[in-house]
Amino acid sequence: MSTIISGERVAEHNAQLRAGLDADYEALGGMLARRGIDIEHLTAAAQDFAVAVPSWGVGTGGTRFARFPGRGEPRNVFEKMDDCAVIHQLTQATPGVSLHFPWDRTDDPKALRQQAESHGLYFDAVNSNTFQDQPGQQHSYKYGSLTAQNAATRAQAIQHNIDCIELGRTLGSKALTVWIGDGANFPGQHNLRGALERYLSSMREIYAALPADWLMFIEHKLFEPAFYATTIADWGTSFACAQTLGEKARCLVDLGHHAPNTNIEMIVARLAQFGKLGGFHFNDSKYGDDDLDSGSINPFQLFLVFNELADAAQRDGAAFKPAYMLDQSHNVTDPIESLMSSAVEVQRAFVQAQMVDRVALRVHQEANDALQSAQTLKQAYRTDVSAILAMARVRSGGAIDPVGCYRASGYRAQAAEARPAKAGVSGSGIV
Ligand code: PSV
Ligand code: MN
Repeated sequence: MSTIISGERVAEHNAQLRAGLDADYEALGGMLARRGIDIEHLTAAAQDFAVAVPSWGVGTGGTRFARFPGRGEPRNVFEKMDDCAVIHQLTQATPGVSLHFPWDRTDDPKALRQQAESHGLYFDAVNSNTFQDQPGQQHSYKYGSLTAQNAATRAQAIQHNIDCIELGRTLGSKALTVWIGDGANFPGQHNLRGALERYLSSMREIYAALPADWLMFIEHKLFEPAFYATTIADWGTSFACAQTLGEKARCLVDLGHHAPNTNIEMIVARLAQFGKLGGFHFNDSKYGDDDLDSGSINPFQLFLVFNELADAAQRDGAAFKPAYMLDQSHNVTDPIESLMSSAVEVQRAFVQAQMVDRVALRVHQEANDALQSAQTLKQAYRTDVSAILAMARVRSGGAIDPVGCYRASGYRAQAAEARPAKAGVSGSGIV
């Protein structure tokens, strides 16, 4: 397998930090042992953990107001894959890449797959895009795509999703994520029920094109770009559609797609209970669909989501396997640094959730001891598991401090030289 940053550089970096890590790991192991937790068990779980990176996240993002490009941005999907390879090399937590079409269109999907495999990467869910018009496209999505009044527009949107499945097959993906921006900006603009009926009829055609071993993820979002009534606005609608479409249709929870203060962990629990939790787009937010770095605003919420996932995994066993992906927009940071640290934050929440004493929690819950129940969660959440995450990375061949190692490698400066900016070409999605 080929690495982009030299193995010697990573080894040198690790050698400098190794003694400190060993001391921290031993101290943490001793503390956890007193709680009856085997640190080695957690480290092995951390090594197995994976969250996919979004190809569109490695370019600098922006807002509806502006985009301020960064240096050395990838200009095509092959360069995006190089950046994704660096993220995985140093974190050892992101072997999957989620592509977005047509942003990642290539004439040579086989070469793309080969490149990915040479870096030890695979393709996670493919994402379709009927929320923008593409150059040369026959029918506009201005008034909707899968829900459009115009049958030819709907047919075009359906065909795009089927094309994504075909491309995904060549690349080795096993799922299609469908997010549409369809909806209304004015009361009366849509017949609310009619729009959902058209959505379901379009989705049935896409569903029929899914290979036997594929899943279809339905991603809901409260608002934007439709500001009065979004067709797939909430998990209830998503759930009803997934139930209607069939076994392969599941709900995808993007953490930023809810009203402020929504209890997202409860949505996770509900979808898991009824077998419809397909996956996640992780990110963080303060106000709306801010697409900030995971764990940067509300790490406790992220932990509580993973607490529900750990509970579901315990109940349902190996059958419970939602897909984990990041979906973020990096406007003021180096996207590689943001994606590395976000992957680590998601992994941190996962490990902390493994540490919850579920037997004690059940005892406190059955005794109606609200305070001790909450403390049981807090004890896990307060524990700094950084040494476990770092040890998992070293053992898998990654870096103790991914951002430090990346900065020292000079990768961005080299990319800036090798990838002079092309006017009008953006490697990222800004939605
Ligand atoms: C929509 O806001 C979304 O979360 C969907 O997942 C899109 O595919 C992605 O963002 C595009 O940036
Ligand atoms: Mn998303």
